[in-house]
Amino acid sequence: MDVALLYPQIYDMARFGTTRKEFPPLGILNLAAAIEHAGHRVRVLPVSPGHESLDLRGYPVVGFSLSSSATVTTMTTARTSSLIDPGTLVMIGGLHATLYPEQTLRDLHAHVACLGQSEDTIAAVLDAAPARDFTGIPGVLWHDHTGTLRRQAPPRLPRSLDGVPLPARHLLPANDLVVTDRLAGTNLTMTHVAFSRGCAFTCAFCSAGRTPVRYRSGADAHRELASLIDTYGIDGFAVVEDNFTVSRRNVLDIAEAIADLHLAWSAPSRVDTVDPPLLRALARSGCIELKYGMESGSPRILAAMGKRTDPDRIRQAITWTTDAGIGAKVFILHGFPGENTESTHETIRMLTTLGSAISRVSLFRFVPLPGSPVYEHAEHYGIHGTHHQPDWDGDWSKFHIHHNTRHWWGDHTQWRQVKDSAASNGPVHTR
Ligand code: B12
Ligand code: SF4
Repeated sequence: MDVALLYPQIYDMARFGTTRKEFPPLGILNLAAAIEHAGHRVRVLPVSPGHESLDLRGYPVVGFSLSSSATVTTMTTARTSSLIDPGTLVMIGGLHATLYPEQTLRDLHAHVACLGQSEDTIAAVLDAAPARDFTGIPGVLWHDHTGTLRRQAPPRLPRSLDGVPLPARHLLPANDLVVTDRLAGTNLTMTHVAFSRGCAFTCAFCSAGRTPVRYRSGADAHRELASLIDTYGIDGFAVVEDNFTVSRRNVLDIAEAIADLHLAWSAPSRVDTVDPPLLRALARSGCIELKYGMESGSPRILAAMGKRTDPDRIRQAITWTTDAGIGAKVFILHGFPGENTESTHETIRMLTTLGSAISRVSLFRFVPLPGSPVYEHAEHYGIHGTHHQPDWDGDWSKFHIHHNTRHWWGDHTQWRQVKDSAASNGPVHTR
């Protein structure tokens, strides 16, 4: 069977405008690999804003990936403006479809939604495509022949990620995957990889928390990196998952296994999941930068975010990181409900004190991301404009973290403080 998988291609609007393409989602490439393993042919097609109309005639199955809420409008336009045969099975998946499956099924005029990680279920969905009866397949939602909405409980995920097929990178042009401008300020030839999935924490602004944490083994990570060296000649890589350093044991397994490849790499981390021996082991295996969600220098805002860290912990982790010879990049999130001039100054003071101990800073302005605790409990945080609320305007594209100047919470005076302090504090940097 021929399957087309469409994903939203995005450009980094903050620093590079439309001149820099973001990495394609690895999840869609894992899924494509699973489809190939099941004996089907698959094409992975990017959809960019302004170029949504594709000719998809001849594909009996077309899948739309809704990898974030910010890109839903692009994918809905692709669905309505592309040429698709009347008998084609339209399936949807990705984070947005998983968060709001019924509404997304309607908005995309889709036949079946696959919720969550789908490598283990996609073959069964494709087998069921001709009959359109998905009974017995875990994690799917569909309208049966009587028009009744049916839902199957999600699958139990294995503890290890080793069984997940490696991303089918051969389905995309190499220059979408391999670049020289994105590894910790170097010009090394690099690509992106994922060694874990999930995050057990519950930061209030994040929609990736409270998900089962699973890792790949060191041997599996080594296998993928060795093949990336052979195929693309990479000198480095960026780990792009939620939070690489949660499980010390798994992280050490990977770090030790890949050290002999002499690649430079970076990864996202949390300040409370590192210690000096771990950091030294990461440095030995080639880690040149860790990216910490510092978020704020204000203990009050950190507590409101549910970050479970504090300024002392942040300072300590950054010092340890630098001492181990690893760059420490920090992400700042400005404008969380309760932010004011004082808390902004606390953050600026902390960044100033840390000074050259920080390798790079990225400043983001707060957006209530669909699926995050602040979004799902909007009234509690005084947030307006979510799709659960009466003032919903139908615009999913506003949940974009790079072009965002909206008034999300608080009264006019509170908003003025947030806006003025953001405006007076320099440019935005991105990873
Ligand atoms: C790596 C990453 C990126 C990378 C790579 C892009 C990507 N989407 O992977 C970059 C830096 C480019 C990026 C950009 C953005 N990201 Co991002 N990103 C992530 C991150 C950390 C990991 C994604 C991932 O690999 N997940 C693991 C894989 C296995 O899961 P998956 O992608 O969902 O795919 C699986 C299933 O969903 C399913 N599936 C997916 N598609 C389909 C389609 C069909 C037909 C089927 C059947 C199944 C299916 O099968 C896949 C395999 O199991 C997530 C956090 C997270 N945990 O999801 C944030 C996350 C998805 N990003 C987020 C955001 C906001 C963005 C941006 C909008 C930022 C911006 N510019 O404003 C952009 C938009 C990207 C896009 N195209 O949608 C938010 C989304 C929140 C929301 N509710 O919308 C998240 C959740 C982070 C957060 N803190 O909340 N991102
Ligand atoms: S911000 Fe990081 S640590 Fe917090 S829930 Fe999201 S991924 Fe986990």
